[in-house]
Amino acid sequence: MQIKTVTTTPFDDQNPGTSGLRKKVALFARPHYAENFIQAVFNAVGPMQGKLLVLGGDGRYYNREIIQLVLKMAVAQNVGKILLGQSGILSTPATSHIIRKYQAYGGFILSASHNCGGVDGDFGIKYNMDNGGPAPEKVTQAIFTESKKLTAYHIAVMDDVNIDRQGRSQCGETIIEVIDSVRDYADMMEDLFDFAVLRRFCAQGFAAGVKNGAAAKANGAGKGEAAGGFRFCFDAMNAVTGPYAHEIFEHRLGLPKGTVIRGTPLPDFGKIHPDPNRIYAADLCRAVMAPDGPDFGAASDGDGDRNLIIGKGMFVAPSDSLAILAANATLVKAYKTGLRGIARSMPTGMAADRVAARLGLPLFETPTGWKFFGNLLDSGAVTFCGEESFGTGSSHVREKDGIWAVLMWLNIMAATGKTVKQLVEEHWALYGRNYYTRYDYEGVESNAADKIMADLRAGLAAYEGQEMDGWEIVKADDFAYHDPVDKSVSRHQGIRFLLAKAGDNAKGEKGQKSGREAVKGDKDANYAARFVFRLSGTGTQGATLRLYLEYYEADYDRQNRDVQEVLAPLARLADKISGLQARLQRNRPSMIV
Ligand code: G16
Repeated sequence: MQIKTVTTTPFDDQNPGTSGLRKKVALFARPHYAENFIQAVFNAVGPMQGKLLVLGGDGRYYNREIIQLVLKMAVAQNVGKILLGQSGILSTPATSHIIRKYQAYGGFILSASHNCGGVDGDFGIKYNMDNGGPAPEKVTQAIFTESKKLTAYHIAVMDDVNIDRQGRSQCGETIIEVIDSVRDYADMMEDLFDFAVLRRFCAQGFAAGVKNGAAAKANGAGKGEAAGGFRFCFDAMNAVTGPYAHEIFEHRLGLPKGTVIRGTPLPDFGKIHPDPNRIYAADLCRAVMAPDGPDFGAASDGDGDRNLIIGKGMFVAPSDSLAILAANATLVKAYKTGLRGIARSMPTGMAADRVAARLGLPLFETPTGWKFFGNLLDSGAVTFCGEESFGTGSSHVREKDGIWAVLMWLNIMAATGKTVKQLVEEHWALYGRNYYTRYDYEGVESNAADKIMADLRAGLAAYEGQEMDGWEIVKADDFAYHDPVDKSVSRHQGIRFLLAKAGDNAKGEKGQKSGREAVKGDKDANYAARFVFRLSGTGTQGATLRLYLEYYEADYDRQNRDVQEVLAPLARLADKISGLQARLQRNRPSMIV
């Protein structure tokens, strides 16, 4: 096998963001660009001689070309064996599982996640470690350092590999094995959940055979439900989860064909934005809300790690989803004995904190990015993790997992006989409701966004103790994370303002005490409200400034108000403090999630 060494010059923009290197396809397609980054990864994490590597992607435009490139460059590294998803397809959680199951050294995931695909869209490369999780910061920094001093890359001179047919081939010292993209992952789901129970529920719905079924019916469950069947619609958004969802929901759980819509991964995702939120999955949301529509709807994103959960009359905010799954986890086979702890990213709503407090579990608050959960999961400190950005997962893999979250909800409905709406409202009644939303200012000028953050940072101390618009700013800080496992410190992870209602005592304890399941002690979750400013690390154009808003309501009679109305006064205060809209020359966010 001939190995060619190609001279190159470094690019200065190959710093992996929140989740891998994401750029426009056109940038990735520049001569040497992708090669340089892949070589930088090998230099930073290698040597890989004789090792096992996993490779796959979400099927977006350019996936097949970069799969061939990684194969040839891996052969040049004398990698021992590569497990490649058939046709270059592997979801992010499936890749994580395969790395763990076969004890691989690591894996490449070719994806820009929920970002748009197609020739004018985005592409991305992520590297995951031997625990199945995203490379931690020290590794991504090493990759960036390597990328800046690269003078050459190595590539095998060989024909393209047939990636569409399962089987083994040998290239130089490397065995390339094309594997079923779905089987291992679907088998793992059967290990975690009791599929016999789920199958019965899918066949009979709320109508029969489940505990509390009668109560569920009396409360309006199953209105518009077809006789004897649970009606579910899963929107795979023309992205990677299609084959997984067909296999698990329709084949293994016996739901009717057509349960999975947009179930074939397309290179341009059918020109839609494969981001499972109420804006980009609007048709699904409308269908579920219709009286004769499905009982339950769910969607996943480009690479299968995000989830959207919606029941009739109830959209589940991701932060609530984490809390509700944690509160009900023992109903599920894999978590029968309880959870070790819960982790959420700092901007994620604090509903899970109340569950952790009630169950006596540790709660960890990490920076945004799944990579920060890795150490906590590896050390056994936590079992469930979640983020406001539609990500939920558990210790079964080291990535968030869209289909897992859907199965959790199905399982909890099956075990309780309660609808999504009932489960959510009962949760709020017990714990209080954390009203939550996120404003995104997308594609703004990077310097202007940086300056807003810098000015906020510089002024933080002056805000503490001030009263504004009926609120007391009790705490204002620049979030830094001290990893309890490896002791690393990650600074500048978001600027947060924690508020008490003016007139309540300094720690907002009035709000705290009125909660039926009040959290004791000096916890951030005790504050009546908060807002957080943060710059996104996943955008590919200009900067995206995110403003996260949260308000805690313990009063049951006030838990069914309009989220945006409830949070609008906080948004006005955040704007008053930051001057955000005027400085970005925007009069509204690009998107409200
Ligand atoms: C990625 C990360 C998540 C993060 C999200 C948003 O998700 O894996 O941990 O919460 O981006 O990050 P940011 O606010 O920096 O844009 P995904 O699904 O895009 O891989």
